[in-house]
Amino acid sequence: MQKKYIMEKTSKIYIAGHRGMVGSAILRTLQKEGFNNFVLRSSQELDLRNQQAVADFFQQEKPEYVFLAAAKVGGILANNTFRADFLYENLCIQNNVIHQCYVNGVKKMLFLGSSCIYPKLAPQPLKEEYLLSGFLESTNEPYAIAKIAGIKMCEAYRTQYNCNFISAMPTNLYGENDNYDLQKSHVLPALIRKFVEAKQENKPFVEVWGTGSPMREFLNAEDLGNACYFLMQNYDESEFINVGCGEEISIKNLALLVKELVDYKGELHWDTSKPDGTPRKLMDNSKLQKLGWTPKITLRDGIKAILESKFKIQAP
Ligand code: GFB
Repeated sequence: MQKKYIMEKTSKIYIAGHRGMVGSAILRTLQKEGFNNFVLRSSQELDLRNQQAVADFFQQEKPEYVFLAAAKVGGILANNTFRADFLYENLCIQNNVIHQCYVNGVKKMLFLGSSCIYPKLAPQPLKEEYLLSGFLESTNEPYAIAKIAGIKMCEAYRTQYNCNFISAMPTNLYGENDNYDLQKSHVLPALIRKFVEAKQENKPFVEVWGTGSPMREFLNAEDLGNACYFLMQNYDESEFINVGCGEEISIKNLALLVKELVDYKGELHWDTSKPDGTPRKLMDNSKLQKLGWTPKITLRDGIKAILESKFKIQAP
């Protein structure tokens, strides 16, 4: 049986990936809550793909609690193009960190995955029990396989070594410290950038990928940071847990929402040579809700906040 632990304000906490969108949101949440004993390393300081470097780091620092938010991530095109890198690098990072958490007696570790672990055509909303019940979406199969391996590692280390390792599966995310590279980013930062630039440069149309029909659910990274803190303090089960907001929107309506908030008057052009990906991936959030956690930031407010802070645009 795993021991239950609750982080104290002075507990030594390692956030792997603290400069990324998710890791930085976890760090902000914990800082606001008064935690003050962090051990942090940028990817330049510690290459998490390097087994020996990770082993040395854990032996030297001996963190008590670990949030594993470091990963190679990207949108549909990056996932589909750099298939080997997404599989290899994510497996390396999570193997090294999860194993060293065990070797060094970390009290509790939270592993972060993704909603792409579910079968492409799974019933909606996606319940945790649907894992491994069907074929994966091909554009992100390598990334999904790595994340499924991470879930299974946490389960196996719990069963064999009694480690208190838990896993959370967030839905599609956006927020502060997102990636705006148009070839590598996810859809929301790409659309925000495309519409802002098209308005500034008086372009007659904005190009949007795919058919616009896929449905996606979007959670603000700030809400996820908050959920990770909540789970670390309150969740000790072997089964991973979904983190979503329960609302979905089509890519077409998402593009129209960004267009409206940016006040862009031109047209939308659909580039159907680009893949649609999974038709739908709406998380079933009921397990987390029963525990008492709900998200706070609506999609509209979240996009408005980004337009204001990053692009200095006041949206209606
Ligand atoms: O966010 P996204 O790249 O990833 O794309 P996924 C979502 C949908 O938006 C797809 C469409 O149907 C895209 O074709 N889309 C429209 C665009 N315009 C654009 C654009 O300019 N850029 C991008 N990127 N998409 C990812 C997975 O899948 O979701 C990862 O590849 C991960 O593994 C992540 O799980 C959460 O939602 O399709």
